[in-house]
Amino acid sequence: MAFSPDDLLNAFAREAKALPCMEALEALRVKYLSRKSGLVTELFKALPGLPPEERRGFGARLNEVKTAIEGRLDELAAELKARAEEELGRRDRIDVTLPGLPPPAGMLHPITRVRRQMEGIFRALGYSVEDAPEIEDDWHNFTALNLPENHPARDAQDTFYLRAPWLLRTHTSNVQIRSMKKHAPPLMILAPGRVFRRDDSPRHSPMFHQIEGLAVDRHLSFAHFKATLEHFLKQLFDASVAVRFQPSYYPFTEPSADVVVSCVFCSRKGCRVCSNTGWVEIMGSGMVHPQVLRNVGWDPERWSGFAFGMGIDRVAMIKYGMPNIRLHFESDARAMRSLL
Ligand code: 2U9
Repeated sequence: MAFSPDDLLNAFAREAKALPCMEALEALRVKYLSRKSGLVTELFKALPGLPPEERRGFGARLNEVKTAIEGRLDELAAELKARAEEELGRRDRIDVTLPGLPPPAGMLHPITRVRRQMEGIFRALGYSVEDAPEIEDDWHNFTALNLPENHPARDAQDTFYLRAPWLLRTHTSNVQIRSMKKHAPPLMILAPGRVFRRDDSPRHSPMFHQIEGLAVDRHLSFAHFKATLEHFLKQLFDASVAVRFQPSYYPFTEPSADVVVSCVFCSRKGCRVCSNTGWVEIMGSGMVHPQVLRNVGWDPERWSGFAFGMGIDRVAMIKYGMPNIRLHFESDARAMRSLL
């Protein structure tokens, strides 16, 4: 017999030496062990043609060779699998020395930050923070504040009117009016909240945030008023800001003053934030008008006070140098992050 079971085993051993991958191994398994046309099967087919005395030994040896090939193929499969897994592990290994990716940092909205800072400054002075409904009636929004029936602020061009007597409050002054109606003097309160005006431009939004304050006590004077607001603005911006009170007019205060501070951006040299004037207007204010006290049933001969109001959004724009009020309301995370 020219081709014995051992020749076959040797041939297999040579071929099985350098198997690059599972596919090559499978091809080898088919080549030797395929039931139909494998080399082992072919050799079994030669069995009937052998002389009877050789047949038994040949058959027995061929069975051993077949088992040996099967065993070796299983071994090789296990080796290839282990090698592939090791390779995968090497490629996917995590390098713990690499710097991590920073998680995107969140921040409070600038309006929230500024409001909380303002509340903190006044709470430290003994003020309490109050609120009232955004939908208000004509009396609490206008009449009680000494705005006559024909006052331009009542114009439907400026105010969102609902079914009479309801409207969207145009300032948070309804908070003070409702607090005064509910409590007896003295009173020191802060009134932050949303307000609504029919106004829409880069510097005005139909909804914005205001914070107002009111102090009423015996003998409160213009000196208390000035000292309080100066203290507040130096805390809010910087101890170095210059504060000026300019004569103004509001129906609910007399005398009234608009408060301006030296520009925190350019220290009065002139820039975009202060429109090159060196000063920015921050708030309106004044001594509470006697008629407003009378309207809530308080005696202006016994009680006096001061009040002030400002736009939180506007202060946030000044503090952070924001170009447009709408940046506050567009939920643009990139714009917000630039303020961090
Ligand atoms: C009561 C009495 C007086 C609140 C005041 C201002 C002046 C004021 C505006 C500034 C810009 C609001 O955001 S803004 O449009 N506010 O100028 N507000 S005095 O006076 C009051 C409030 C309530 C009972």
